[in-house]
Amino acid sequence: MIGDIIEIRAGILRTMTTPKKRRSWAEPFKIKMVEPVFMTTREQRQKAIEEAGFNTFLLRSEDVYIDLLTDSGTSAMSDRQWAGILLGDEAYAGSRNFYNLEEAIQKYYGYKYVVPTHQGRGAEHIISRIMIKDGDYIPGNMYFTTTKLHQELAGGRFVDVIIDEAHDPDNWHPFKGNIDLDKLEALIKKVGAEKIPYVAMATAVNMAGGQPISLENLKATRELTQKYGIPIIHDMTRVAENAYMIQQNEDGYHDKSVEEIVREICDLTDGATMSAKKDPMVNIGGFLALNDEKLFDEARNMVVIYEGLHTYGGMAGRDMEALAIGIAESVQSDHIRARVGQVHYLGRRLTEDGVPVVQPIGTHGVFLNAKRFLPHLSQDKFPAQTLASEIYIDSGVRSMERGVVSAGRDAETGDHHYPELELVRLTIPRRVYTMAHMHVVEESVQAVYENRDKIKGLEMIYEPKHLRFFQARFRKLS
Ligand code: PM9
Repeated sequence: MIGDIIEIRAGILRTMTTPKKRRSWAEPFKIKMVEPVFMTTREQRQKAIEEAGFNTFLLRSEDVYIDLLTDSGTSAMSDRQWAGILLGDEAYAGSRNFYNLEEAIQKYYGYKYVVPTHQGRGAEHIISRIMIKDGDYIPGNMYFTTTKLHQELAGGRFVDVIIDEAHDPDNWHPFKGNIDLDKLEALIKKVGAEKIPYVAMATAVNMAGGQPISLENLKATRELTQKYGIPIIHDMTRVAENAYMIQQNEDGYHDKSVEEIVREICDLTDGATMSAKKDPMVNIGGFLALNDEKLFDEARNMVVIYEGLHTYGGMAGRDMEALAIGIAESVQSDHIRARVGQVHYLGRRLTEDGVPVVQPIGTHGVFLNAKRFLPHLSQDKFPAQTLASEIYIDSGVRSMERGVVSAGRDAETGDHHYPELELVRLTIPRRVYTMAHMHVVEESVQAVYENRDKIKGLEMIYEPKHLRFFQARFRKLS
């Protein structure tokens, strides 16, 4: 069994790095502490998901066997990060951990000024409040739920300028996170550069399936936006994972380190929002990073209203220390290869099983194509929401809907958005699960796929006003 796994893993490595001779590799860590997980019965899971209104966000984690809801705040910290927790300087002002964090951000990402926040959306709130005016347009390479909401709450309107290939789950474009320069320039010409406070550029585009942007495209975007004097604000939540894909697949970058590529990406942008719960593997934290002193001054003033003093911004000193260490670990080549390698391992196996998944496999999860998985369900019957609950009932594996529920409603018409991508995300936390867990996930998805014809859809019976996917409730259609 183990030999088998290693051989297949080596196969992944071969396709991704093309070495001449096969050499097996394994996770670059050994396990020092374990947390037990418990299997439930099918009857227990049936009851639990009904009580949760068929929304995997509303399940209790003790009812979950393998938790692939998200990679956000769920990764395993290293012994060095835990040691950092003990070095917390919990002074209200001027904590030494803040200065360590600032230094790590300046060193690895190159941004000059740092405003810590409790997590990514705290940074999104501040940047939206200080840069967006009523009636502005914010072009971006596909929406992200919290990002778009903060843009709208600040009076702006998000405009999707990602390449068309990103909306096609079967298109094998290696950089589906790329910005369509024609779409971007057409928007600038239509509404005027003064109505565009910034371009929101994400690395490893989450809603597209964890799809990377290429450096070639980012450089061209930079050239275009500079022509019009428009800054780029980078959602750098998974920048190291994007950098790894550039190293593997973009000409001219095979010999560069992930650390160097991360820096090159950041240097092409004017500022960034970071949910540090992903790439840098902390359980909580985030920041806004900027190069413009005036903007920084405004952000630093605003953070004290909504998050906390500008030297902690909602984080404890110990969390800032763990984050500073996690940033350095996130760009280490053996770490990132194993992290993305595990996601690709599951993705390849499901692809070989004939299960419809978004191609190419992204960086932080495997995204099931619910439209092709359950072709008999229209989007009004919430196929991805249905599929996520069926996988949970089958095995206790928890996943997340990324389709019509996540897309929400049109702010003007009140109608559902019907996104092209109706997906279920099997998100892999970093350094948490073994390859054996991946096999259990694969077999569960296979089992549900074999019985897909029997699956009926869902009806929404409760819908909160904002970010409905977190708290909406559903009933099974008979
Ligand atoms: N992402 C995820 O599971 C957690 C919540 S689901 C809304 O993928 C990007 C690209 C994210 C992200 C969170 C945030 C917000 C911003 N940008 O959750 O506030 O993937 O730390 O970050 C989640 P916070």
